Amino acid sequence: MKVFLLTAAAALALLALPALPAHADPTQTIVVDSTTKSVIEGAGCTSGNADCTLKVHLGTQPTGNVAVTITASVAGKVVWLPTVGAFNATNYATDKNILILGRSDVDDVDEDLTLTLSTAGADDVVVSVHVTDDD
Ligand SMILES: [Ca+2]
Ligand SMILES: [Ca+2]
Repeated sequence: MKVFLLTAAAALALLALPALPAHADPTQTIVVDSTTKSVIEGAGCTSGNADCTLKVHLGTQPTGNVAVTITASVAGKVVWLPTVGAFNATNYATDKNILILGRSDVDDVDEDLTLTLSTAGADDVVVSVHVTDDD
């Protein structure tokens, strides 16, 4: 028969470990106009077209330059311009227009992917993108 001993200190240590979110104490937030976008393969995007224009700004005034990076869950299906959202203490609250463009591919299947926006001190924001195929 095996006996497992758990000291009071060890038990308390186990109880004192809460599940931490990605950022336990976010100091920044990434604000987008919508977490769902829809683009058409090869069709381009006119700035201001809400379907393909992702508006991004920061929720808190930073002390210096802040880069919001954007990564796609699937490579090669969309491009976005500009590739990085650049903010500073002056422009942080002003929407930047990120144009999402569907790239031409050889298949005739629609694609669904996500763009993940990240910056230090903020929880990631995930935007779902549907690409309508034109073939
Ligand atoms: Ca295609
Ligand atoms: Ca396709």
